[in-house]
Amino acid sequence: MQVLESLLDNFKTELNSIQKIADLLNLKSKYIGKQGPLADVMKNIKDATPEEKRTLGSKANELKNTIEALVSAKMLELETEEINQSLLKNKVDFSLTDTVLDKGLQAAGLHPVTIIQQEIEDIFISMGFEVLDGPHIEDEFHNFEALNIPATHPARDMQDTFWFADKKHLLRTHTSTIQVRGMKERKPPFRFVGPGKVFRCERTDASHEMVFHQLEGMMVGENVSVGNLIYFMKTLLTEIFKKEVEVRLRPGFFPFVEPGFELDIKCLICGGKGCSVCKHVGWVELLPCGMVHPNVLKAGGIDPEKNNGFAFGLGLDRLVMMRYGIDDIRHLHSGDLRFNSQFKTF
Ligand code: FA5
Repeated sequence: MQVLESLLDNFKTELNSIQKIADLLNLKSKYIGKQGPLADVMKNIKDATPEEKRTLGSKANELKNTIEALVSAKMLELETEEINQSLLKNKVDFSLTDTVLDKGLQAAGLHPVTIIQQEIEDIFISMGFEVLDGPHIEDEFHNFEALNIPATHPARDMQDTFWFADKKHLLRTHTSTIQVRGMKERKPPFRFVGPGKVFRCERTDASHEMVFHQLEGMMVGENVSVGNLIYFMKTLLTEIFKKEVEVRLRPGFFPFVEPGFELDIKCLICGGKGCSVCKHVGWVELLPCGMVHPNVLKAGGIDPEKNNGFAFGLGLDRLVMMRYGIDDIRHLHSGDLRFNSQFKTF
């Protein structure tokens, strides 16, 4: 009992002078390890009377728990101290950008698709549009049915689809899914854009990727006209290219618009002479659009007798190509830093 009583005091005195985790572990094993005084007491307990056994046993246990608790508390203290010291030593000074650049490291920059996307969002925000988002994984209703493309409609083949194994879910093939969600959540009049990634199981070439970007736009109200549509499209292109660009409007078929148009831009890579990007026709298909089909308005919970609207689906990657003179869409997702670093940095 005497041994046990002086044990805790001795332990505490030694504990006070401990500075390192390794020393703490040694101290712990010195007092409550297999060769320590507590273990000795427990070994000799067999010679004690039953009464002594009980008091000694419970005292030894209590002591062991107290020592363990003190070790844990000290451990936490030492570990925290160690982390603080290491943080102090390895402090990152974010003001050293120039020094970092001198060493040949590059500052990060935005991807050109992000740059264009943000610019277009700003242009539309300034014209009173909201910016919406939507999920990449969609169901048939949002990608097809609500857009007037029933199961048997041949238009489903216009966009080769990546289906999930359940045959019910898919990777959205266009951002028109955002139209459906946007309509259901608001009452006319409204106008919004919805940018994002889309996925198609297509063969890639200079102007086709399997994962690319679109920016959807929609305006619904009482007297929305083709004139409104053309005005917004022209404003967008002039702002983006900072000059008048030659466009042509031709009829286009999309089940979700009536009438539907294809807005093409004179190829800025070859100036209209013909190249691999414009498939040697001199024009690049950039901006399909049209007046929203009444069935689509109905699926979105909007009365087509009272309201009408326009919608468009801009191909962002191709717009980037035209703006920067990039002759192959595959550069955009190559991950090649020599390509990426040519664009705006922070
Ligand atoms: C659509 O996806 C329609 N949802 C667009 C729309 C919206 C029409 C609203 C009417 C009203 P389309 O499949 O043509 O349409 O694609 C739109 C644009 O995406 C094209 O003009 C093109 O710029 C771009 N695009 C299409 N396929 C690819 C591809 N594989 N790689 C890169 N860009 C592509």
